[in-house]
Amino acid sequence: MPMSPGYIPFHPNPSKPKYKPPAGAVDSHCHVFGPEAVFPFAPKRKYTPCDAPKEKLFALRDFLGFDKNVIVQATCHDTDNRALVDALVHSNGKAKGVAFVGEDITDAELQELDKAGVRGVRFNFIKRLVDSTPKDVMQRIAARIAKLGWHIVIYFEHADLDEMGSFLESLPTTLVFDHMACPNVKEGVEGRHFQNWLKALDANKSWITKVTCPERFTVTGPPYDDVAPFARAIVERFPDRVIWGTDWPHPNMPNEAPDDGLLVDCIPKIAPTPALQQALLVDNPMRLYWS
Ligand code: 0GY
Repeated sequence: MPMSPGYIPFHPNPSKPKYKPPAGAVDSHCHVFGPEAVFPFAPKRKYTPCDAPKEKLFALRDFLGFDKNVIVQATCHDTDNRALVDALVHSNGKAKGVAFVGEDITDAELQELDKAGVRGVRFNFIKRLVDSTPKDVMQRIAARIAKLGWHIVIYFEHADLDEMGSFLESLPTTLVFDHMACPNVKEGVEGRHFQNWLKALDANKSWITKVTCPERFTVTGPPYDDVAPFARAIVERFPDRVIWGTDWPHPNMPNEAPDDGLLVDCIPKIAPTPALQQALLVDNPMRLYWS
């Protein structure tokens, strides 16, 4: 199938970052797509991306100065985790995964995913991407994966916190939130929704935030200096509960694919000391995915 009309492929030639990540750094949010000829996209997907195979991801990891990846299942593959598992088992132990699963998954299949390196499931609430799973189904899946010691990754917008907060608090595992829970940069760091988000992180000590995707929230564009204060506020207040990732291959960008080297160069702006960088890029993801 051709890519969706207007779909923008990943940057063909990212720059070499000036910032050098610490030894053992983990890119904790990225995807593999296809290749479609081997791992077809899901019939119910809402977009068709370009192929973004594991070889390209691993080459980018090395080029950017990273050591490991956390590969997150995207909605275009729905609950068919074969491309993800294939990437994990060919990573030489340098990748862990987050899967999508439905209630029909068997315990034996969960064990297989665990053996391949899956450490979490993702629930996506972004309406343009999925018709989200009913909450009672999620709760039943959560109870099963909690027994494996996995966590839950939540992709939602923190503007929905009022409505979703008590459901999220009821989930029995560590929660990891994609993309800072989607801040509205126009409201500012002092805005009600972002401040509520910080309060929710204060109250829920097992919630972890990905300080990712400035390119999705920026108004001013690269180098995304308008988004950095949001990420920095989270990193400085919750240094042990933040992780970072590229989001390669950047699905559904509206105007342009970000330069991955430039994204890496944002890191010292959001984590200004070596200690914060070590926690963000090595210690926190290692604790969550490799221990
Ligand atoms: C991301 C963001 C997006 C897509 C998906 O699962 C997905 O399809 O995650 C998006 O379009 O916002 O996490 O890379």
